[in-house]
Amino acid sequence: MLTIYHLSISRSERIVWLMEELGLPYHLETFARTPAIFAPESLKQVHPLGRAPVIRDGDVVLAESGAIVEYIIARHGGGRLAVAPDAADFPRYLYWLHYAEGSLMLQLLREWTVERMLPGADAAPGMARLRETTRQHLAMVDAHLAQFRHFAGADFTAADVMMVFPFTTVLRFRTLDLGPYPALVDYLGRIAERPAYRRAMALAGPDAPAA
Ligand SMILES: N[C@@H](CCC(=O)N[C@@H](CS)C(=O)NCC(=O)O)C(=O)O
Repeated sequence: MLTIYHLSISRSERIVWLMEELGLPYHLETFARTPAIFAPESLKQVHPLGRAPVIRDGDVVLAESGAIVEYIIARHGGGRLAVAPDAADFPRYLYWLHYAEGSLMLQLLREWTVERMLPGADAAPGMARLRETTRQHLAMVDAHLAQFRHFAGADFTAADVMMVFPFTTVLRFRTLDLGPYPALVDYLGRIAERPAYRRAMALAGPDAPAA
């Protein structure tokens, strides 16, 4: 059975959520964060970077949430929650699936890192631009969700599985005012009602019991 190595309050909630949406069996192994909020050293025994998520599936050990999502859908999900290449939603599906880590998380973490490492960061050169870039990202996401019910289009897909964490669990670490983005807030409310999401968050969400 596929094992999910989950770090508490982390991106690995995505994989638990995906498995719940697909109705696939899995074994969940949870690691608690250290007091300094890092992953414990023991996670390096699973993967050299010691970050989450990681999965083990037979001989396969795979890290990187986007890669894991694509792997599970292709190998175990029969293509469910993906979009076929000839479908109209395909380019949007690909874009948001990759944008989640490739651009959005990068931006949110860059801003948060500067805030944490540089007291009085708002006076630092470049900080205003960093903050404005985050607002551009949020405005783009909001405008998209004002037009489409889900990230790829009308239907819920794995792109949604990738795109929710930056606006939910990430807020346990850094502030992000979502007030000016009503379509995004409405979308997150609808996601929170999904039975599979609720099950996943009970097991691996930010309020789930630690290891
Ligand atoms: N892009 C990677 C990021 C992996 C990552 O940085 N995971 C965080 C958890 S959200 C982590 O393991 N942090 C532990 C640490 O910083 O010590 C992915 O999507 O899987």
